[in-house]
Amino acid sequence: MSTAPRFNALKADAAWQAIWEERQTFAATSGGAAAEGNRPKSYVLEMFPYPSGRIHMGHVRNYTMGDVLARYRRMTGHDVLHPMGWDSFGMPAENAAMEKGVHPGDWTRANIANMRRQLKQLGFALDWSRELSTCEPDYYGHEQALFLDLFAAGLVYRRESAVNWDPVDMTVLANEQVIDGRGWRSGALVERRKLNQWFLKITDFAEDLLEGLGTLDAWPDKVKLMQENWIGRSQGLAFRFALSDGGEVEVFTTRPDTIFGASFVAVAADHPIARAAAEHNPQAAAFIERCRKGGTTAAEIETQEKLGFDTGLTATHPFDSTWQLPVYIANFVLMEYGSGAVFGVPAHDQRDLDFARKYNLPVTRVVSDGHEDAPHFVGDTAYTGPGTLVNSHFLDGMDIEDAKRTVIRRAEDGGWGTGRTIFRLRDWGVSRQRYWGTPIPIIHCDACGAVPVPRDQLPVALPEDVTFDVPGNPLDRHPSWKYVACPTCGAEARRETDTLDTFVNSSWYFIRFASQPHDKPFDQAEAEAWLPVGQYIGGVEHAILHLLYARFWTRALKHIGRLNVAEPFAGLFTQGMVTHETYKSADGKWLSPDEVVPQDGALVECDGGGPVTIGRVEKMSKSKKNTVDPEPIVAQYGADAVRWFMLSDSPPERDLPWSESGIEGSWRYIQRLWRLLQSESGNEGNADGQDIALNRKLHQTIAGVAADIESLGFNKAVARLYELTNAIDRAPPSASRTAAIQGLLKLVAPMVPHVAEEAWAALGGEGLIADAAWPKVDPALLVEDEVTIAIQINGKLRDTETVAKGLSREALEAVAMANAHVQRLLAGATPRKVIVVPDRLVNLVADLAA
Ligand code: ANZ
Ligand code: ZN
Repeated sequence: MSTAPRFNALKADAAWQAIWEERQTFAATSGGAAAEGNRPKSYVLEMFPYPSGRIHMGHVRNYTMGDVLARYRRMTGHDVLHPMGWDSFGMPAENAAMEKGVHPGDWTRANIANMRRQLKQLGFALDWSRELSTCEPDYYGHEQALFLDLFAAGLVYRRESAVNWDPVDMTVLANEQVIDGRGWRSGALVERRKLNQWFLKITDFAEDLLEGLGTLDAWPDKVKLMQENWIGRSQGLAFRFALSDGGEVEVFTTRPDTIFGASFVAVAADHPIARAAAEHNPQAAAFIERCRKGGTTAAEIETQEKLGFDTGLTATHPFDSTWQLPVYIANFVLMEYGSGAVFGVPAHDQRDLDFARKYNLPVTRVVSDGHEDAPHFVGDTAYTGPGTLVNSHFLDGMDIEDAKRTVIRRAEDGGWGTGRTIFRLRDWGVSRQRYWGTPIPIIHCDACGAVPVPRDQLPVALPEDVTFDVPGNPLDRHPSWKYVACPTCGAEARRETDTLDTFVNSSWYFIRFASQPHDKPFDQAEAEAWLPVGQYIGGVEHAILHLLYARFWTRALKHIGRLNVAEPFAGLFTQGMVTHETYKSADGKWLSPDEVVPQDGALVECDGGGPVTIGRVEKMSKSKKNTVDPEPIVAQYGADAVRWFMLSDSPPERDLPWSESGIEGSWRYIQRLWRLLQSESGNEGNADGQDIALNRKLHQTIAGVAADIESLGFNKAVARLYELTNAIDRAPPSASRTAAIQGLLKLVAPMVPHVAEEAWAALGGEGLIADAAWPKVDPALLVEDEVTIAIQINGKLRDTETVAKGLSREALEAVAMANAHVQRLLAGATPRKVIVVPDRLVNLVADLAA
């Protein structure tokens, strides 16, 4: 039983946090061109939080991982940039304003203050001097300047585009606010409406964004695949059908090989041909109207029932002038993809097959899998696999790729079509009809058009006096804000009242972290000194949009000569979720972990003692009430125990189940570290002499933990540190033991920095352990001292023996001869010859009795 005093985490946490803050321990250097010293730069970044009000366990896990890497990098001699800020524009603040009557700015800033305090309690090694918040004019004003730079470079434009319109709330909805085709707040059926909206030309970079993925070796493959699919490069043929009214329609296909299986042509509801049909045909107009109902997402369009309207027009098959195909308006054809028109091949495309079965159109097989080649196609599942062309005249017998090439060549030779690469990626619509976002710095003048706000008038600040009592955009209905003179001609003009998508805010914040001049968004040399971010860590939910937009923004800035960086994030890591069991009461209500207690081997409700059913372990979420608030846990166990638990047990990319026993185990480990230290102070004086095994264990652990942290394998590092702790615990006092304890403290310091500092100070260590150098590995001690040698008789393996490394030939021969198997097999015979390969094998050549 130890009499050593316990480690008082609460006291130590606060004390060390105050010291780090006062000494600015974690401030990065300016990063200017002639940066201080020759320390290599290391930029470690976790995705910055939305200030929802409180830190959750997902944040704690994310930021702990980044923190360990950042602290480790400092100890290995890097100049580290590890900043923190707030992604503070967006809808929740406006919802709070509508629900609670609080101003979005007040709500947001109060949340930030609280979350900053909570983050500080966890002792993260952050450079708080670079803290930024996207909702402040000193951030979004610079964003407006960059927007105008892109505008001047032709990378910003305005056009009409479809939005989700809530006819009751009279407001535009984001896709995620449309639930089952209805407005999330009003419940009204959402309509598609046309509005003038601002776009960023991300499609100019589609090819490059795709190619660039090939350079991102330190990104997860699954994220690269998601980006690749989102960009969606398709190679195919664009060609024109002649129409019965003398006109033409251009279609795009990725399957020109299937041209002889065509049974109809279909155009989008917004296609000019559809609009022309609507002009003289009320039924066509009604059909188009019907297509407008429902959301604008591709997924929604994909799952809708396939509907069509026969225009009465026909299209002539390109290879057979006597073959006429009916032309439909169809709800599954998107105006924004390809040319907004397709030819349908029901046998080999599921949507086309659904459509053909509904409208009784011919279904002809043109690709055979080798089993079936009759033209008549049966069943309701299209065949999309590989095969040989059939029922296709000059294509018969070719494989699909050959047939594609042949048709494209004929189309190009005949002058009616061209091979083309198209992308699924659309230009990025950045207009939001909301208050709590970056105002788009444009003034609309009847005479001059869209005029940029002059630079000396930036930032265009949000007005403070706004109301949220009625639906719609508060900027638009503000009594005076939007009325200004045209900067060009002086006539009465209006400000743009749309604000920028919050993804714009997060598309360049990592650049602003690296360089924060007052008078411009960033200094190029200083930003380039830090970028790209070496290690970026965040949730996989941002695998597509955020990362793609940031990659685009970086390219756009390069394009206009402002930042010579190819990719913003060299390394990416997506961490798993923190999960917890779910609980339900007898009447089916979710219960939080605080509302249940164990009783007689089961769980019951604290309140009333009713029975509780234990549900699945799921991602912590407010809706299932299975969250554990980090703050009381930190108050109870200290920051280090929480940090240690976040790193132990689960590989970082996997889910981490939160458990009471897990956090208690972590707390006990912190106490154990502390006791090791106490045991050391009692042993001073008689602690000399070497313990080779412990030295070896220490150095193997130094090398192993370093490799684990570099590869973000934190749970493996933790396992190694437990082993070393056990070895120290078992070892008698010696100089080696003292060295091992000092080494251990440095190795755990990035993970549990408070107890490490406290122990370091108690041991009389110099300065802060945060500033200490990572221990050097003695390579000689990494080498194993034992080897396993093969024992052979006449070249055949009979056994193995583990022996000390470097044994002499004679000694090895003796080991082999003493082996029990060998003695039995030789049965007294003496080997004719003995072959010894030191540290590898002994081969005894002998004449054995038959
Ligand atoms: C004929 C065909 C035959 C097609 C066949 C597919 C299979 P990806 O690969 O995703 O690029 N398509 C073209 N434009 C469209 C639009 N605006 N709206 C809806 N569908 C459109 O898809 C390309 C295929 O999607 C094209 O190839 C076209 O149908 C359809 F056995 O043409 B295909
Ligand atoms: Zn004007």
